[in-house]
Amino acid sequence: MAIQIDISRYTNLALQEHDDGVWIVTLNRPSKRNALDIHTIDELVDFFSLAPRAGVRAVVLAGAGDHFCAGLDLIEHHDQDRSPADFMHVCLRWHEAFNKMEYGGVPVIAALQGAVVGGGLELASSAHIRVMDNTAYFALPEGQRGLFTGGGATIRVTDLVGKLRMIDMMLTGRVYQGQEAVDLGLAQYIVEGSSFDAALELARKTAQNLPLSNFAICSAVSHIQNMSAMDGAYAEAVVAGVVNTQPDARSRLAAFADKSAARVRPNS
Ligand code: 1HE
Repeated sequence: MAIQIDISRYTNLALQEHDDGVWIVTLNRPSKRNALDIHTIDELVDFFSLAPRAGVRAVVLAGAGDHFCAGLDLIEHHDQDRSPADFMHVCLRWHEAFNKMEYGGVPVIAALQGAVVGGGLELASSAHIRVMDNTAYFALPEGQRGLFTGGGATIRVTDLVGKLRMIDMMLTGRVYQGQEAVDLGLAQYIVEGSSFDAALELARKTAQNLPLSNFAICSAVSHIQNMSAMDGAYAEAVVAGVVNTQPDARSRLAAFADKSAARVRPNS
């Protein structure tokens, strides 16, 4: 039997399950602009540890209010006056949460509005698909705050925008928004209306894929990027051996063979 997720245990995240296996995970501290305190990170670790074994087919990751996420909870960080070792452990916990998202095998689609800054951008860049609306903007204000990124930006944001744009963002606090942000890869989609509605539509679409295919797409691609080309090609063959012979795929292949399956066509 699949593991159950007890929605009532979460306070900083609001969780909602839909019939098609799509879950809505909302950062739910709008009065703090969804700043990431340690409790929120703990809840992200908890949810994304359970999701792959709980039958979650896809996740929409959203932020309540006008802003997706203001990054590290600067007030908590100030009040706690942490030691270097304390903050290293905070960062390791962030990495645990974000790695579970990126490598967990469940598609995560982030719905972005307003500020997606600092640790908020680190969180968003751990999602597999990012959808922004016209209010969304991206920045890394760490340099101005006397800080450095600690939630994976050096890896994931650099992957998205390249090393020198990443360094410029950190040195100057440069803000990216609109189509330019999409052109750089900070988001894959920009929509006129609600990024949440568009993200939900994409999540529903991905949830129609077979779970084992989605598992491979949302774990193997990231793992293989960390390997040498030789080892990556070997790993790809092993994963494809398992996924491409799954019994559940037979009816989909049969539908292609008998011409009842949809064909791939250009957008009209
Ligand atoms: C916060 C935070 C926060 C807001 N930690 N409490 N991140 C930043 O440098 C971004 C800091 N935040 C902002 O620049 C702005 O707050 C926003 C652009 C996101 C939103 O502006 P606005 O005018 O709507 O809100 P506000 O009046 O600035 O803040 C409203 C409340 O949210 C206020 O609390 P209140 O109790 O006084 O009402 C703020 O204190 C609170 N708030 N942002 C804590 N970040 C692993 S390393 C990662 C390193 C980083 O992420 S550094 C980047 C940090």
